[in-house]
Amino acid sequence: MSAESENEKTDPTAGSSGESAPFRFRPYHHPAAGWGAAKSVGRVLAREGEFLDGPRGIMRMNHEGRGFDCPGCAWPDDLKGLHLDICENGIKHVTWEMTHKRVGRDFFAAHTVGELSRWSDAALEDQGRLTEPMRYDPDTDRYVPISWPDAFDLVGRALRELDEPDQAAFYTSGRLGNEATFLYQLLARELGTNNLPDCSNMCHEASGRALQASLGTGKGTVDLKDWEVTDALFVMGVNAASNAPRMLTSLVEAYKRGAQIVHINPLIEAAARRAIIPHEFLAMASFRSTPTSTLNLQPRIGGDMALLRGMAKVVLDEARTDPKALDTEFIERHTSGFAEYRALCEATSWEEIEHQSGVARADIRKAALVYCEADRSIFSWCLGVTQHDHGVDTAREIVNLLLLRGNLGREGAGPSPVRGHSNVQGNRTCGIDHRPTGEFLDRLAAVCEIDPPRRHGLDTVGTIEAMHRGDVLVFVGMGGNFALAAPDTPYTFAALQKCRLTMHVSTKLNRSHLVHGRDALILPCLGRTEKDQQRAGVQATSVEDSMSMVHLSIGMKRPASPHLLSEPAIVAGIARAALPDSATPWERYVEDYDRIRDTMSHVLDGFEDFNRRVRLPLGFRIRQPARELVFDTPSGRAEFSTATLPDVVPAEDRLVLCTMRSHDQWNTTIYSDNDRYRGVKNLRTLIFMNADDMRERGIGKFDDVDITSIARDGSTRSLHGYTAIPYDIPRGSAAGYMPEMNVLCAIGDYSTQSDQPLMKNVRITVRAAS
Ligand SMILES: Nc1nc2c(c(=O)[nH]1)N[C@H]1C(S)=C(S)[C@@H](COP(=O)(O)OP(=O)(O)OC[C@H]3O[C@@H](n4cnc5c(=O)[nH]c(N)nc54)[C@H](O)[C@@H]3O)O[C@H]1N2
Ligand SMILES: Nc1nc2c(c(=O)[nH]1)N[C@H]1C(S)=C(S)[C@@H](COP(=O)(O)OP(=O)(O)OC[C@H]3O[C@@H](n4cnc5c(=O)[nH]c(N)nc54)[C@H](O)[C@@H]3O)O[C@H]1N2
Ligand SMILES: [Mo]
Repeated sequence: MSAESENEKTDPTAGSSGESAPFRFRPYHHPAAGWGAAKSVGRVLAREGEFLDGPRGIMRMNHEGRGFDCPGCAWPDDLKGLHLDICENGIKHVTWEMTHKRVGRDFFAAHTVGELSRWSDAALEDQGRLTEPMRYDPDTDRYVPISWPDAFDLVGRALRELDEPDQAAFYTSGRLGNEATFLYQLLARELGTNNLPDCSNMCHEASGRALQASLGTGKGTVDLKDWEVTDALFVMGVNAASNAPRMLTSLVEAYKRGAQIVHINPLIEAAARRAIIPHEFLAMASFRSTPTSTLNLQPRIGGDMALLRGMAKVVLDEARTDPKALDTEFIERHTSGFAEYRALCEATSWEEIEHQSGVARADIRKAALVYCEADRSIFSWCLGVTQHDHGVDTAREIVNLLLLRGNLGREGAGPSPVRGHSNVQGNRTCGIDHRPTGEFLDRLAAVCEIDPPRRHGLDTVGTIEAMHRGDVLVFVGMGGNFALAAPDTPYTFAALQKCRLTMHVSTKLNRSHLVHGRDALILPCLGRTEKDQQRAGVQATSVEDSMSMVHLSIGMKRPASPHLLSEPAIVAGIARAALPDSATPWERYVEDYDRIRDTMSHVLDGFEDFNRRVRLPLGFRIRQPARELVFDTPSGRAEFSTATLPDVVPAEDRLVLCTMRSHDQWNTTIYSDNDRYRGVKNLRTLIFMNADDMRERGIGKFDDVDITSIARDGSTRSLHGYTAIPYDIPRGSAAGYMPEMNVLCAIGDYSTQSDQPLMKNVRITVRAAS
């Protein structure tokens, strides 16, 4: 057992590695993945005591036909069925779920909620898997066992007793399989609400809205085959080596075949340097790494849109002398709004572009020439682009740039957002949407014979505000850790505590269980690695990856406890209790998920013949109309957008803070206090700053600092005793870790375009600790 987990055991209130472990910072110079990753995997397997089951589980992960889908990120599976297409963080994720540790009734009897509230988040999750339903008992301040029927009865009654269905909200974290997702949204809509907040409201809402407006589809249009043949990859605002590690394989392969790879990120992340891919045994044995970048640009936080505008300006300039710089035929046949966009680019001065992006014109030109010289280009992006006020405009600017050179609807070209949770894209496809389209509701009404509500529901921020006002009284969390993932931690806590009932379907104990309403339930469910036995046999569920591939996932491990239910069974149990007169065949659906899929095939666009096609090797790809140059937009064409550049430059004494993940965490789950690729050991309460910004403030290396955020409404929020680390980051920009820093994200600071909280755009002042 490692020193780290010993510390967790001895002091559950300490950080994940215990406060005694010494902090160390040493800039990281090794390639991404490779032996560092292999070593880390070994440590994780040892810690969880999973030397046997762990490797066996891993060998079955992401295997076409007979395995389970990695519950980690949404990067697609290798098309060749590569048997070792796995990554360090996927392995951590799987072993996290497969742990032998259990948190049963004895544990809850031994600890009050008040006591557990003082434990660290890492210590809570480290207790292991939940084993049976629990209900909060206010008399003893403890969770006590409750039977499944009584638990369902309690939720059912709470939902039936509401004055109106909009007093309930149904949250989803993006891990839920498609079948459970479909039942879950059906439950909400049959009850009569579209209050379906999800993690996507904090994640890729901006991408979905941008792509919908520009191209008439909420998703990217490229797949892994396109990544394999493209000439130029532009990777924006993603820490791929940590958060989508399998992208490294694509980057290494792209580099080897001579493709250009441009990274656009205020930080030069590990994936923007070199990598060794673990399944390349020769490279591993000889320590031979491959570059994964040909150019790195470091805009200021929020400066991407100006940078992209600059690139477009260069393309338009080049077109004066090079007729091939623009794809005029494509522009004329398939787009609208080009003339206005060109005029806007011409009217935007280089001075403004350089000031707003923080990148010199000559460097922007370099990236633009890579783009002009490439026959086929892909733009890929994640939260660095989306979690901003102007996230939608920036994602649309990416599309503008693609349209200029006809990089759409052909092999090796197009937009490729990197989604987060393994099935977050599938959740939206299958109906988790607080703003459903009329067409979707019409089909749902016709096929399921219900009368779904037409008014829009609440998203994540809207739900928190409504709970705070007392307008939402029942909160149902289907996975995730809402209390910590959401912005403005104390405000969110208070909102949850005002509820009549908070209820979470979870695999592990987390903060959201402790920040509860008057009544509270924890309902434990099967994990994706576990065998889901129902009346018709072992069931599989389907998931959709970042590139719209839908395939089956089958768990084979013995469930962590005999009392666990599957997520579809839990949804059905709640539905039966809340909707006693429902004509929906809830039990029949749970007996055999093929029946859910049959219904889904009639409701969901692109799911025709679902049961057959999902069983094909590698599954099937949902048709992408924009890929075929069919655009469901008002003009019937791809639409250029013409947004003016936002002012993203902070006032003199302020910095812009982005809150992000370390290498050793999964959103709110912290595996350790290390961030290997950024050179950090044993510390999470840190802030990465530009050395000149530190000097200007009289802050020395590793000094303690106080951080104060200033919200748009002028209110302030503070964190104390953070360690300042000088880092290669543009002036005026700073970075630190979520979820600790969510305290600084004001609830009212969300994008007017996407309603996403501004998690990468927190205005702060930093001072040496007083
Ligand atoms: N191991 C692991 N994998 C994960 C997750 C995890 O927690 N752990 N989470 C999953 C989820 S839900 C998601 S949504 C994804 C998140 O994947 P990422 O988007 O990689 O998540 P973050 O860690 O928030 O990192 C954001 C990146 O954006 C950069 N950035 C910040 N501000 C800007 C900006 O203004 N412009 C640009 N160009 N870049 C900027 C940061 O430097 C950082 O590299 O990962 C998924 N995969
Ligand atoms: N400041 C800041 N805040 C952020 C972000 C940021 O970049 N900055 N990123 C945002 C983003 S992109 C996202 S997606 C959200 C993430 O928000 P969430 O999805 O709500 O959070 P997670 O940490 O992924 O949830 C972890 C919990 O999920 C439960 N769980 C795990 N597996 C399963 C399962 O199979 N079934 C069920 N029912 N439960 C399971 C476990 O109990 C575990 O404790 O956070 C957001 N918050
Ligand atoms: Mo996410």
